[in-house]
Amino acid sequence: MLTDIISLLVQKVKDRTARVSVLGLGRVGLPTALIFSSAGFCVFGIDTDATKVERLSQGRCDIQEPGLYEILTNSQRSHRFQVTTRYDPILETDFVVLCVPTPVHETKPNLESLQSAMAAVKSHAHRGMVMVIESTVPPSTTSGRIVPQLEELGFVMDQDIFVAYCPERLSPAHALKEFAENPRLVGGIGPNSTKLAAALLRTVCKEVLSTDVLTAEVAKLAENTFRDVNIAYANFLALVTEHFGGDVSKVIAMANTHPRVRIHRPGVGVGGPCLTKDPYLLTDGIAEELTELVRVCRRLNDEMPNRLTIRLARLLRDNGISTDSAKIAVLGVSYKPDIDDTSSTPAKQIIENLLKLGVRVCAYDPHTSQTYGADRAQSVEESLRGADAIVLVTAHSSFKSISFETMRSLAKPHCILFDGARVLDPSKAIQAGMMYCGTGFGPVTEPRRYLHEQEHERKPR
Ligand code: SAJ
Repeated sequence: MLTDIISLLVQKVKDRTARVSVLGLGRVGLPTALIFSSAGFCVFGIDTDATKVERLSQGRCDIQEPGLYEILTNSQRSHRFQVTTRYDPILETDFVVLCVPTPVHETKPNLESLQSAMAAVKSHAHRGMVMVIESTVPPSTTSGRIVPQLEELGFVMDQDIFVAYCPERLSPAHALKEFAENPRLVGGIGPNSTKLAAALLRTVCKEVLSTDVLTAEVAKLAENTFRDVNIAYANFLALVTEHFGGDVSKVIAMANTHPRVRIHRPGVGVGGPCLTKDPYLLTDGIAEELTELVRVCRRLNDEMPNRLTIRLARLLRDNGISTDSAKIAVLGVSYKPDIDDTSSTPAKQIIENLLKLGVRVCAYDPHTSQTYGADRAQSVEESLRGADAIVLVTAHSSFKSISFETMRSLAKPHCILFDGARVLDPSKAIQAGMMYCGTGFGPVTEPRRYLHEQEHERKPR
């Protein structure tokens, strides 16, 4: 009886005898698997990458995520986490969590990994199985692609087999905390699917919000697209202030004092595995004229690295610095602060553009050794030494504490400081005698007058 299956599964979740298989052990799947195993479930981690599985089985973890290594060690010690390249564990698991990547190829979704995982799930599907989909997917994927494949096998949805879309909302470097603390959306293909997936997630998430499957799919894409569009707007404001000669950070700070305005930060462009592709997943299959808004924003964000290099090349030229002999220090290569991930990082385009200009690029990033063809400095000092220009690409915490005096003493006397991430204080840099320029700022042609104006603004009236 249906009620028996559901009560049994709910009971198994309560007493932690439910078994969980997690497909895809990447930056989402591995934390997911380990969190469930820490909560007391027996978890099978399944990945097609034999090397990754081998390393994980030896207790080695390639994902830099605070606390992850510790729970991997504990889970393996307690024998509640096993890794394999085989799909057989699905046969004996109650919950199958899908965490495989869904990249885009030239703006079109590539669902090959999702399809392969589904083929494996299909050949091991059984009555009473609950599928929880975490991978980000184009709208309608669950009902249009996943459900029909299970129905083909003769299963009745929401009665024999249960399917729910439950998107992840983890920010790298905060995965464990955010998994527990961020509200979790659960959209089942029917009430039983929602109830069962929510029961599992409630064991590890503080707040679970039930909705329908399409709403959960679109909401996930809407969050990341909103962020991308908002950042594009901030970057657009940076271009406006560059044109008129203002300071975009001041403009946004002032605009954000309005109680209904929250503009994001401008910068060197948008990177990472999510914001760069989710707008394309959201608009997949939609009439072109309706997708214009998000495509324009995507393009604007993608063009930021090129705009930066064009401005920097002009600055070098205007200051009589020949690109043939110039050395440029690039600080930060990862796509965002304090992580090692370089996926779709704007730094790649910036470095490649600079190398094409013929300058010597010396990159330093305390979190990654990737340099995209630039020389790799072993320390921030080494990258700054003798530099004609310093480009701050990624606002790693350690970069914010480099003093302008250190920069001045190590770099060439005429050195240009280009604050792409806009995290440094222009007044302090100019006061220290640096030629400061940045996204949505400068160059300042009359430093004395600028400093005088800033001083005047700061004084309480
Ligand atoms: N960025 C800006 N300005 C800002 C904020 C970010 O230029 O004001 C840039 C960053 O430097 C970076 C890029 O945007 O290059 C993306 O960074 P992010 O922190 O916005 O996003 P991700 O890709 O690390 O994580 C996002 C998060 N989504 C939202 O905040 C809405 C995360 O919660 C999701 O779980 C993740 O995508 C995902 O996996 O979908």
